[in-house]
Amino acid sequence: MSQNDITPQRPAKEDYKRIATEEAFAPPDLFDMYRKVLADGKADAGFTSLWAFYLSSDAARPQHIRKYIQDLDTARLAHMDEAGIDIQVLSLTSPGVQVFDADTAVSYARTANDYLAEAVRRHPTRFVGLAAVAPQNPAEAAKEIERGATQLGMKGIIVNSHTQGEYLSDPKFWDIFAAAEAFDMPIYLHPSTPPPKMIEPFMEAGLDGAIYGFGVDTGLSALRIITAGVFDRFPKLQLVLGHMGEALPYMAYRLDYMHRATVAANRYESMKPLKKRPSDYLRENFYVTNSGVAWEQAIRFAQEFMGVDRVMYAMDYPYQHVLDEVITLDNMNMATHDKKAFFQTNAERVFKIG
Ligand code: 1DF
Ligand code: MN
Repeated sequence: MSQNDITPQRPAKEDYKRIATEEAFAPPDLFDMYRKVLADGKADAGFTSLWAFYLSSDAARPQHIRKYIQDLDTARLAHMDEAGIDIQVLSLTSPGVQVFDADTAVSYARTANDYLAEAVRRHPTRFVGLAAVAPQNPAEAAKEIERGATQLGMKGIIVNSHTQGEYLSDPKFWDIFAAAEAFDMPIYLHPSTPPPKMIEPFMEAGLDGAIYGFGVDTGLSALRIITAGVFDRFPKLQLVLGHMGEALPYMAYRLDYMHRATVAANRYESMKPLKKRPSDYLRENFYVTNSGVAWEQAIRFAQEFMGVDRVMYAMDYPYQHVLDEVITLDNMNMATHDKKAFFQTNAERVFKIG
C-alpha cells in the first residue's frame, strides 16, 4: 500500500488502454477569480480552507498542482505518456463555478466549457471533456447540458456535491437530472468541501479536505439523491462517484436495512418509500471510480458489489499524480477481461469514447 516502497519505474505497455476518468484542469483565469472570491470574503469556510492553501502554499504538492493544472498541452501530455495514460477525461477543478454568484457561475461555466472543448479539439485522441454546469440556475444548467452534448462534444457533466449548502436532492435542481437523462450524459458527482452547517468539527481536526470531509459530504450528497427518489423519477439517469463510491458500496447492507426500517416506522416526512432498495440504485444508476485509492482489495470489493462493468480507473491528476499507483493497478490479481474493463472498456462505453 505504501507509495514509497517500490522503486519508481515507467508502467509497461499492457494490452489495454488506460483511461483516467477524474482528471482536473483550471483555465488560466480561474485562480484569479478564486482569489477575488477569497479577498471579497464571499467564500465559505471549506472553500477558504482548500483554495487559500492551494493558491498560496509553498509546499511541494500545491506547487506541483499549481504548475500543471492549467496545462492542457505539452506538460500534461508528457505526464500522461510517462504514466502510460492514453486518455484523460477532464473536468473543471472543484468546486468549479459552484462558489460564484448565479450569473457569474452561468457565464463562467460556458467559458470553461468552450475552453475545454478547444483543448479536446487540439488533442482529440488524448482528451475527453465533461461539461461544468451552474446548479445556481437549474434552467441554464439544463441548457448548458444540451449545448455540451450537441455542440461541444462533451461526454458527461461534472457537479461538485453541494452548491453553497444546497444538495441536488432538492427538486428545484431536478431540471439538471431531466436534461442529463434526456441527453444521455452521465453526471460525475465530484467532491467538494463540506458546507458551513457541517464543516466545523472537520476543520478543527484538519479533516475537511480530500482526506475525509470530501468523501463524507459527497457520499451524503449521493445518498440524498437516492432517498429523495430521483431514480424513481429518472430511471435511466447515471451518476459517477469517485473514491470507491465515497464508501457507499461498503455501507450498502446497512443502508438497505435501515432505509426499510425507517420507512416502515414512518419516522421522517422526508424519507418516502422507494421502488427499490438503496443498494439497487447504487448498482443500476451509479458507476464508481478508484480515484485516490490504488488498492486492489477495495477495487475488487467494488467490482463484486457493483459488477465488473461499473468500476472504472481514475488517477485524479494533478492532485494524486503517482506513477507507482499505475504499476500497482497494472499488477492487480484480476482476470484480463476485468482489468481491461476497469482501465478501458467501461470508460469507453460510459463516456462514448472512440
Ligand atoms: C484534492 C483532491 C483537491 C481531489 C481536489 O480538487 C480534488 C485535494 C480541488 O487533495 O485537496 O479533486 N480529489 O478528487 O481527491
Ligand atoms: Mn478529484
